[in-house]
Amino acid sequence: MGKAQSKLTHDQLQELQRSTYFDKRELQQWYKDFLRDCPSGQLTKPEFQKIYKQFFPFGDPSSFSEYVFNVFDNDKSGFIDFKEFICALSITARGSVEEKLLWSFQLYDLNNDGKISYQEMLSIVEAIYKMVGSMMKLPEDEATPQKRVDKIFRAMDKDSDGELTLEEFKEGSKLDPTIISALNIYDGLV
Ligand SMILES: [Ca+2]
Repeated sequence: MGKAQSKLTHDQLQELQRSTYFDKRELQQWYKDFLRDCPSGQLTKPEFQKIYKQFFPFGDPSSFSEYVFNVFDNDKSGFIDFKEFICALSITARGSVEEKLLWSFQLYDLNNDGKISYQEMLSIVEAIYKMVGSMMKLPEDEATPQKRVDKIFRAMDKDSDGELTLEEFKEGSKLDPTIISALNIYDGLV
């Protein structure tokens, strides 16, 4: 695994300008930063987890960052390349509400079957609590991951079949924006 090219080519830049919300200057800067953290140009899971650890030094972000890694790694190659990184960042930082919801849905839908089961939601919420739990003041009905997921399902699972469809998820997230806002560690940086 050698070193990646030091600059984006003209064609790459044009393509990324089309597929993200970043302009040329921002793309060049992000590429520089990306290579500084990851000289090979291929971000591995442990490297990705290390980045999260910097943001949550008092929690344990290992499971949550693993779930996020799997969504970033669009082609499931086991690495996040710059294109995957910047496209995910573009959506989570600047995407429309619709795009952010779709992205979050993918995060929660661990087995990719188009529905979020109670267990899938619980896995993600447990991972979030492990990461930030001790830093948040939680209301009584969200004191444990289970209580929080019960509450989410009571609000979102309209037909009470124990699974959330994309439609139910979208509708419900309008009522509870924290469902998607918890995702973006780069908030405020971009
Ligand atoms: Ca990949």
